[in-house]
Parts: sequence; structure tokens; C-alpha cells
Amino acid sequence: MAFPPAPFEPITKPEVKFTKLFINNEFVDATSGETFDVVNPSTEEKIAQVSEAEQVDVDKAVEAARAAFEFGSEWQKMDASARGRLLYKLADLMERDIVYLASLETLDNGKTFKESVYVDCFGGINVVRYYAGWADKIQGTTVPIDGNYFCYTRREPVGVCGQIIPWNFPLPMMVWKIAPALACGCTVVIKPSELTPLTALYLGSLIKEAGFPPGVVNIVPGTGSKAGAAIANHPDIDKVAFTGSTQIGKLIMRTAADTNLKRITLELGGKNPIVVFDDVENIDEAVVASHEGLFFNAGQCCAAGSRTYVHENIYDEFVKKSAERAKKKPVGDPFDGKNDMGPQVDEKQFNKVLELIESGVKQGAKLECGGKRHGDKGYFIQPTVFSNVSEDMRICREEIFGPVQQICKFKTMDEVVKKSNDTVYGLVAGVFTGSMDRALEYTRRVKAGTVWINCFNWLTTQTPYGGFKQSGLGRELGDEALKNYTEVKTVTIKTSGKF
Ligand code: TXE
Repeated sequence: MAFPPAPFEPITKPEVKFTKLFINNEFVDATSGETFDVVNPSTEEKIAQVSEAEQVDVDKAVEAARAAFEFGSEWQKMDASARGRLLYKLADLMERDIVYLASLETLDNGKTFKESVYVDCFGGINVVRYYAGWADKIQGTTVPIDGNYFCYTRREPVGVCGQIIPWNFPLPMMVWKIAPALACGCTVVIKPSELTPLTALYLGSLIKEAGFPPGVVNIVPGTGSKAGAAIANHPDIDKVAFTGSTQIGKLIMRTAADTNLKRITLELGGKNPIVVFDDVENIDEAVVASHEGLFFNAGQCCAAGSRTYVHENIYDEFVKKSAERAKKKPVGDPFDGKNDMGPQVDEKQFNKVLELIESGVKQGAKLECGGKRHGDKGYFIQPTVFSNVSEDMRICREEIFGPVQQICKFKTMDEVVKKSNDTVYGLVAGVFTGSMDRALEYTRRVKAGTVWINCFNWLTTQTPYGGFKQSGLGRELGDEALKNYTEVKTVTIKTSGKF
């Protein structure tokens, strides 16, 4: 899915309006007075200085969220339908300000403006509306238990939720987390990535404008080791939702166990296979889908199709067409509608990707195109395609999180299933074939939370999303996400008969 031009012009120099912590519906300085720099990855220039939350600020945010959650609070007494209306209002405000929001995201993250508009903003707005509709439909059951008792279950909000999100989709990650939590009646302390905190803070202002009571959503930008760790460790946080690296995901799980056994959901890395059989009806469509499935968002997606397995009968043709497409990909200023790919988010990611490319060359993969920095300013990398990639190579095993496509060869179903599953991850997979039997057999055998047949990366609000194995724990989106934010309470009442 290549994106058409955005339906409106960007603001290429959006003003940064909010740079402080958002606690109790107020923008406040960090207690320490410390700030950190936010950098535009397209130019390497500083664009803002943002207040840096630490333990003491997280404590204040949790206190606010706890008070907002308490029995008798405005939020707790509010009708579920009214919670839904607040979420609808928030979505309307996001839509009102979509040009600004999308522009700010492109400035902060470097993703193309059209992707900011179509994926991050429109996609994010859809998520908020979807959960707005759920707010008054979260129901318990009545249970026909033995004896003279009346029994029902309630789905109660889990409580104060700590949410830690990454930089690759700052706005969608924020609403994937806060929208179901708020629909269920929870309160939130959320930490955006220190690389991309700007749209989250602007959303804070919209949350206040929509009319959410103070303390319901609190936003604490800061580093992982300080603000993030303070959330994971906090004894008064009931649940943590985390999206990020598998390494930190494990740390969050350990910390939750060592403190108060917080409920956790983890959405972690991936090394996702796309399998193309030789009976594929249209090889060009498979080439395009695999290309977009990898290069979208400059490869910085947990769902990136970073291992493309192509049947040996069509391998050479597929590699040639993939390299031709990658070579033609326009890279550069993400505000320019002509460009399809912006920079990596920061210098660390940029260096990580270049180092992995180097390892691919050293380990004997064939570099079909790209492989180097693009230009001399900003963290841009040329669209890169490797062929003759084997399972032992680091580029075939590690999550690259950059614009680097690995094309491997296979012969049989058994072989490609084995190779697909030969990874610690299990997030998504794709299969292209003219045979539905073959597609369904592969789907049954691959270990992945989502499988796309004859398409890729068609991620929708209504469908559960999450990983097998070390790609995570639990599911976000769809009705599944509501389970993360509710506790089930069974209520049994003694009665004088069988009523
Ligand atoms: O991730 P981190 P990084 C993968 C991707 C990428 C690699 C490293 O492969 O190259 O991870 O990226 C917060 N306690 N993904 O270093 O560190 C941090 O502040 C609590 C895949 O950016 O996991 C940020 O808010 N929180 C992923 C968030 O965790 C901590 C998206 C993610 O950062 C913390 C991003 C700590 N000790 C990276 N340390 C995906 N699943 O899409 C950091 N954080």
C-alpha cells in the first residue's frame, strides 16, 4: 500500500506548543527542573526542550490518577456512555487539528507527512472512536450456578494503568493504550518515548479540552531508565502496558513480578516472514506488498516483513523486481509529498541499521542495492535489498528496524514453515499463493499472532493484535484489548429459592 498524496498541505514548521509534564490536567515543570532535547531526525537540529519526569513526578502523576479513580470520584460516578462521549469528543478534536498533529509528528519522528496523515492520525482517530463505542457495552454475565444462589459477573476497570510507548508510531501507540483503558473506566499515567514526546503532549491539551476530569490521563515524558522504570516499579500502579524492545519487555515483566504483580501486556519485536509460493497469481503484486511491508515507516515497524521467503522457481525474477523498486524509492524531506521514505528516528537507530547492513555484507549476503547513508544530513538510509540470505546471518535473525529487505530462497512447504518458525519472535506473517489450501496450511503451521493471506500489513482497529513467543503477551486492539483493562468479579447472592 503506497500512499497517495495527503489531502492537505503540511505546516512545515509547526510551533511546538506544549513541552511540560501533563498532570491533573495541568502542564507543569519537572520537579527537578530538568529538561531533555528533542531533535528533528531529518535535519539533526534541536526542535524543543521537554521537561524530564523522574520518580518524584511519576509519584505525583500516580497520585493524581489514583484520586481520579477512587470510589466517588467524578470519573468513577460518570455514566459509561458519558465516558464514550468524551472519547468521541477527543476524536473530533484530533480530526479538527489533524494538519497540525500530522505536521508535528513528521517534524518529531521523520515519517512522511502522508503516512502521518493516513496511518498515524486517521488510524489513531479510528481507534479512539472504536473504543468510544465500546464504553457502554462492556458487560458481565449471569451464571446458572448450582444451589439456591443468584450469580453474576462484573467487568470492573483494573485501576491505575502505567503505559510506556515507543517512538515509531507515537500517536497510534498512545491511543491504542489510552482509548481502551478509558473506555473501561481506568485512569492512566503514560510515558511517551523520549525521542518523540511532542504529539503526546499536544494530545494532553485535547484531553483537557474534551472535558476529561483532572487526573484521568497524566503524561510523563522522560527516559526509560528513570520515568519508565519508575512506572514499572510503582507499587500503586495496577497494570503496565508496554510496547518496545523484547529486552525491556522482559525487564518490565520481571519488575512487575518483583513489585506488586501488576497485570502486564507486552507488544515487542518481530522478525516477520513473508512467504511467496511459485503459484502466486500476480508476482508483481507480491513484490509490491513485500516491498511496502518492509519499507513502510522506513522499516521501523514491529510488523515489518523483514524475511521474505521466495520459491526457487520465481526467486531471480522476484529479487530483480524488488531491487528495481527499492532503487526507485524516493527518499528525503518527509514533508515533501514526492518522497516515500524519511530518516531513521535517531542516530542510535541509524548506526544500528548501518552496522547490521555491514554484517550482512561480511556474512556473504548479496547486496542488490542501497547499503549506505542517503545524503549527508539527517538519519536517512538508502533503501537496501539483500539476496542470497541464509538463516545463520544476523540480518536474518535480528530485528533490524530499518529499510533493509532480506530475500531468502525456499523449495518446499515443510522447509519454509520450519524457517519461518526458526526465530524467538512470532508477531505476524504473510503468505502469497494461488492455492487457498496451501495458504491455510501455512497459516495453521506458522507461529504468529496475525497472518495475512495475499496481502500484508493490513492492520485494523477491530482485529486483535499481538505476538506469539517473545513478540509479546496479550493482545491489543479489537475487543480483546478490553480484557487487559478489566478485572472480572464474580458475585454470588444467597436466595431462598431457584430464581
Ligand atoms: O527501545 P526501548 P529502543 C525495537 C527495535 C529497536 C530496538 C531498540 O528493534 O531497534 O527495540 O529501540 C522505554 N524501564 N523496538 O531503544 O528501549 C523507552 O523510554 C521502562 C521495537 O527505542 O524498548 C521507550 O518509551 N521503560 C518496538 C520504550 O521503553 C523503558 C518499538 C521503548 O524503548 C526502559 C521500539 C526501562 N528500563 C523499539 N528502558 C515495537 N515493538 O514496535 C526503555 N524504556
